[in-house]
Amino acid sequence: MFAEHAAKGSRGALPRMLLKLERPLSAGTGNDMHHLHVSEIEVLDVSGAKIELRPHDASPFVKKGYRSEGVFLSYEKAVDGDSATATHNDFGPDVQYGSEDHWMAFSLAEPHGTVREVHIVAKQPAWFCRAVGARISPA
Ligand SMILES: [Ca+2]
Repeated sequence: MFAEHAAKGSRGALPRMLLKLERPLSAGTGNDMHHLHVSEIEVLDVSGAKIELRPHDASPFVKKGYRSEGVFLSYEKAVDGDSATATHNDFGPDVQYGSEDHWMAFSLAEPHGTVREVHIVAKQPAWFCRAVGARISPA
């Protein structure tokens, strides 16, 4: 599902990377901890410049997003360049809590070997505890 895919454009067919942030069920679901929400994900290249991220795919509840004040907090908000907006997996009485591994994946505009750092900005510092067991990886 997350195999490399060919970049199109002036550089020709270079392999691109998908970056996947996930919070699996195996990280634990007790104490309402099984949620995935971030404000921004930034990836820096070897020179410190931001690498553009594009939404690729997400698990169903992360892709839909929780509806807050008429806006769905879908995973695209993690790469909209605005730290004031955030994602939040869907939840509530119509959503079966703890029934999916939460994940979101983005394609990088640069090929493999150029990533130096990945920054993840949480929605609120008090919710860092929900990141326990989460992982980010090339996919
Ligand atoms: Ca954002």
